[in-house]
Amino acid sequence: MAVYRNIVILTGAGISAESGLRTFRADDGLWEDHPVEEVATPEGFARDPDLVQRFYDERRAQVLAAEPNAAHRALGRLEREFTGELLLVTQNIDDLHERGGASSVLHMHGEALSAWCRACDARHLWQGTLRDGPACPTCGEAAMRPDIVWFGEMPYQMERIFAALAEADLFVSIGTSGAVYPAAGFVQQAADHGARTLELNLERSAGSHWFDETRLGTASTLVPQWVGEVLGA
Ligand code: BJW
Repeated sequence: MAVYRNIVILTGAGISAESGLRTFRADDGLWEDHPVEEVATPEGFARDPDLVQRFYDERRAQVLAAEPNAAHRALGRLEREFTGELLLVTQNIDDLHERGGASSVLHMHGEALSAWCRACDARHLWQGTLRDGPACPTCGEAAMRPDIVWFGEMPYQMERIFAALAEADLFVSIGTSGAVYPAAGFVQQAADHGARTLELNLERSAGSHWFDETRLGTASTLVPQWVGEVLGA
């Protein structure tokens, strides 16, 4: 195995599937029960805020009840033991990477345990519900929404991610379908800058042909194996 000095990892819902959190696009996925345009767009929130707040209140409770699995823990180990540069970017809103031991995680689609006040722009760690319209601890207004990036909104910290992709010598995508941009385009950006690209997934993603290598299997099996290879190299 080659020795890498600069790794960017992108994770998606598949890495948390074995922790009991549903993915989005599977037959039994989240979008089956909740049409995406109703719960994951600013327009859906404007139309029916109570429905959207309930959806994310439930998701928040599920995140709090879930436990990290072997894949999250392996990436925590990688962060601790890898001596090069590492950026862990997740599309997931759960905190299972952090509870699996990773201390520096970039949540490009926001976080379930964060509430964002539309009145004063403050963000607050939030473990309770939002459907009851709690007052913002900073300004007192009842104007808090989930701190989640919906379709049509700009994902967080894109400049930092693009800069890291330009420097990476290895890009690894784990448990994501490649259906949502800009994350789905990261593989091409990394490859254009000369990085090797590796996909770890249960099945081939939409952009699988862009990767130098695809390994198929569960994240809880593939990720610890791959981390062992990197740290042993
Ligand atoms: C396992 C496993 C196991 C299962 N082990 N694997 C036309 C063309 C191109 C783009 C657009 C377009 N029209 C509109 C757009 C842009 C739009 C977009 O991409 N739309 C697509 C539908 C085409 N994107 C946006 O609007 C984004 N913003 C944006 O583009 O801003 C402008 C911009 C310009 C320039 C630069 C940068 C930005 C915002 C996207 C927001 C996405 N939000 C959501 C919901 C919020 C979070 C939440 O509620 O949790 O984020 S959508 C949803 O999809 C969620 C996820 O993070 C995201 C990705 O899903 P993911 O993680 O891939 O899950 P699944 O279910 O799809 O796949 C799971 C995978 O796991 C599968 O592959 C399984 O095989 C695998 N798996 N078990 C390993 N055990």
